Amino acid sequence: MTQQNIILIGAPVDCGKRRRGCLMGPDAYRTAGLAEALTNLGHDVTDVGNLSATPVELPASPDAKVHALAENIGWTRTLSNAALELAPAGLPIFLGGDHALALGTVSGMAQHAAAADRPLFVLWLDAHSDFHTPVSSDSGNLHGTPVAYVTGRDGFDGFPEITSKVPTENVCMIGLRSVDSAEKAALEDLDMTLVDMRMIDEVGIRSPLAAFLERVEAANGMLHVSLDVDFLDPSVAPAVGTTVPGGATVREGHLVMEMLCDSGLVTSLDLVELNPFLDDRGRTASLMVDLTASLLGRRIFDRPTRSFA
Ligand code: 4U7
Ligand code: MN
Ligand code: MN
Ligand code: MN
Repeated sequence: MTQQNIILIGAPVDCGKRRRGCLMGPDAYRTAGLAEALTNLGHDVTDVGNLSATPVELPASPDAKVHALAENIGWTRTLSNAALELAPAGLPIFLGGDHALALGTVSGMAQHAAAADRPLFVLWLDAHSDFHTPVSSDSGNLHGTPVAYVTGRDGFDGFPEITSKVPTENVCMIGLRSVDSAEKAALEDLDMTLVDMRMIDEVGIRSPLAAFLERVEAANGMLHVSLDVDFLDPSVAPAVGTTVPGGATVREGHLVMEMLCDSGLVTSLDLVELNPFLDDRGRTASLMVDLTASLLGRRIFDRPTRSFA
């Protein structure tokens, strides 16, 4: 693949749920050799270090069911600004951090795309649909809400207003196997592409992804990829709080990344939900690094690039 200017952005967000540990994610990726792996592929890599949440104060509401609302709003501000500022200089990789970081990264990339007069598409690789609002969520954990926020659903009082909505038809979710009933109801009448594990079992992961990539290309879209560790099966990626059995295999993960690489369409990436406190001798961090390397050009054999169709 062509040489890229890759910008690593540490986003140690740990407020999107109650179980702690994702704040160690950025350093786990550094320890697992992410920058070196990408440099070895010929890319120019800059690590801007870790960001921190913009301080936000909210009137106290002791019975609030949403966990750490102010901190989540602060991170959303920080990360949407960071995306907007850094994306013109290269391909940002946001090192999470839990999935609440995508409230900021995706809304920022949507503004970046709008400024370039191009549509933003989002590929959501996750066991979960993350389509709750702060109002519909039973857990009150905002890592389960970013897709609702960036597509402009109501219920995000106090968050920055969404100025560039991601159209729901531009979102493709792959790996689904845990969707709450409120999310299902909200997704029912929408035109999102929802690829659950059964579909992957029946038709494979290649054809639904190829169809989506065709649409991104036809629209001259930018493509943001949000990779949740729990997309993968917990037997190969144990370092995550919200394990759901029956996930993607190592090879399914790599095939997705290799196809994305061949497409040349990816303009930004989130690596989210890695909880190094739960890892087994760093294997999940290393797998996430290897998947990122596949996305950026690592190959088993160097064959001529094939089309993704
Ligand atoms: B993740 C959940 F109830 N839906 O809302 C919720 F199952 O970023 C899980 O995908 C959310 O890991 C998972 O708490 C968020 C739950
Ligand atoms: Mn998620
Ligand atoms: Mn998930
Ligand atoms: Mn999770």
